[in-house]
Amino acid sequence: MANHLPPSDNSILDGWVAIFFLYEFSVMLHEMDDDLSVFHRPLTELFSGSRRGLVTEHDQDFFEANGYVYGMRLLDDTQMEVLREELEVMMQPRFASDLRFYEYNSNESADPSRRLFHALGAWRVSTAFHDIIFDPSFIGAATLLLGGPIRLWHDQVFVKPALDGAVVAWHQDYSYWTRTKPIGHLTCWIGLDDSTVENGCVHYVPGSHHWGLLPRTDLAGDMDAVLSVLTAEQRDAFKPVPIELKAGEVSFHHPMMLHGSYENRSDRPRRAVVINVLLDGIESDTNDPLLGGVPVISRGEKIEGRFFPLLTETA
Ligand SMILES: O=C(O)CCC(=O)C(=O)O
Repeated sequence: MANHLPPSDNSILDGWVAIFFLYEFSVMLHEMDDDLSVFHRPLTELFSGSRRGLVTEHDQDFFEANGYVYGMRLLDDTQMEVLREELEVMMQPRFASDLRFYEYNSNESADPSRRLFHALGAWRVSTAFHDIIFDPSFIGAATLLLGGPIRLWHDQVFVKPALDGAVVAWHQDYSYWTRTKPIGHLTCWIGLDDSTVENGCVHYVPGSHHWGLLPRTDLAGDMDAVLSVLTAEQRDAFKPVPIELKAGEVSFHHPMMLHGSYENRSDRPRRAVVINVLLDGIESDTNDPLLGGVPVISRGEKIEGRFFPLLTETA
């Protein structure tokens, strides 16, 4: 029998609650639609050029001995232009609360008078940042240097604006990644501007990848904080070299390489995309999410799945 009684207060409330949850659900579906991590292949032709060999056997030997190689040209002018445009969009304040980013720091600098934009997860948000992950020349070089099939770990974007760009203090990448093991990681740093001593290029400490794991000191604070944790021998061997690169060129470094970059006081910005990869087979060593907002991969389980695509040169 039909109920002709007016709805009770409770059923009105239930209706609003249902509408609220439907709305939230549709927002969530919409956001998932826009999450490019579901695509494990390039979405455009921008980076689909044929593979160019970026690293030689000599580079591989140099990498073994010194912990880095640099100066190979990866990007052409069009690719850089598109990346710079998409970067400008992603730096707009509305992205600060976008949950597709694993981390988003509009200004990570500990010094309030200086600026360092630093975000992880742009590959999920923006087409060119997604597609660069699948660049066959990058994948070929990283596969050679790591000696086997690779997966995306995560990406990073670093921006040091002109005049008041901040430091990235001396650190080893693996000191931030001990929740993954064993070590089998690699970092590729890709310049979107010419990077020079004046605008805060990266510096490496050759050979420091053999020093073992150092305690972690603040990434965006005191540049030289790490010196206090070095042994006397390491302090003697601490001889950083500037890695000056033309826009579009790359460097690769070992996860234990001690590196950092000084302030940008020049009148030019210093922007970079960084791609961090790991060997297929590296495992989680935590029961917490490996990256912000990503489902847990239990300790001892292989790192794989939607957020850690296998990168093959034919993707
Ligand atoms: O861009 C920078 O100055 C720092 C880059 C960095 O720390 C990295 O690539 O691991």
